[in-house]
Amino acid sequence: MLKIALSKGRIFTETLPLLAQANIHPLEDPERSRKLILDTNQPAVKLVILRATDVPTYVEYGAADLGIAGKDVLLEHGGEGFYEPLDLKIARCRLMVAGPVNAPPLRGRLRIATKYAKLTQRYYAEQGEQVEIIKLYGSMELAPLLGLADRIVDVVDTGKTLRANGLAPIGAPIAEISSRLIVNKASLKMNSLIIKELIRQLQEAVSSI
Ligand code: PRT
Ligand code: MG
Repeated sequence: MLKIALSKGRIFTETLPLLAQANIHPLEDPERSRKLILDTNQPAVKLVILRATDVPTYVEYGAADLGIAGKDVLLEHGGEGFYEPLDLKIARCRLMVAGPVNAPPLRGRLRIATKYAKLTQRYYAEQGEQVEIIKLYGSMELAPLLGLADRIVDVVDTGKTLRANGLAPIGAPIAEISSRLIVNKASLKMNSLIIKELIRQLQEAVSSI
């Protein structure tokens, strides 16, 4: 049995055509079904629907054999329990610092609101800048508007959300983001042939799309 962990929404939608090329077709739509473990046309392959940030945790502990997660989530999670054999090149975006368009010059220690607390801490430490990180779980764009923070660190796709809230990117992206296939290390050893064949098929699908 192979369990593949992924989140619904954009990652699920963009993964479907890749899985289809590996002849994996879910029998249910996670947006409609309340089931969290979806059967596929292959009796030995299940899709497990999780919060995006929980995907590396399930794979790290071997509760799922494989997972699909954004590089932003993987950078924040860190971790040693899995390999990252394939860039699926889906759900692409950029991890950016952003702030108010007409901010007065800032003095003292910057306050940065983000759900990527560890990654942001690391980034500013590398720049040699002392900042205060404010960990949030939702809509970071609100934080500068309400004076909670001077800046945010978030992923940006079209930039519309930033603009709609009077924010703009500051500086170059921290990282270019896409979703990655991750594999539990022990699963890869135990199911080496099946998993390597699946990686090969997904690699082919990525190159052909
Ligand atoms: O939504 P939920 O809280 O359940 O979890 P999540 O936000 O982690 O999941 P989801 O499905 O929204 O995102 C999953 C992955 O998609 C992320 O981990 C990224 O790797 C990737 N991705 C690609 C994005 C975006 N593009 C994106 N635009 N994730 C989030 N956004 C959000 C961003 O946070 C901001 O609020 O969309 C808004 C910006 O979009 P633009 O187009 O206005 O710039
Ligand atoms: Mg989201």
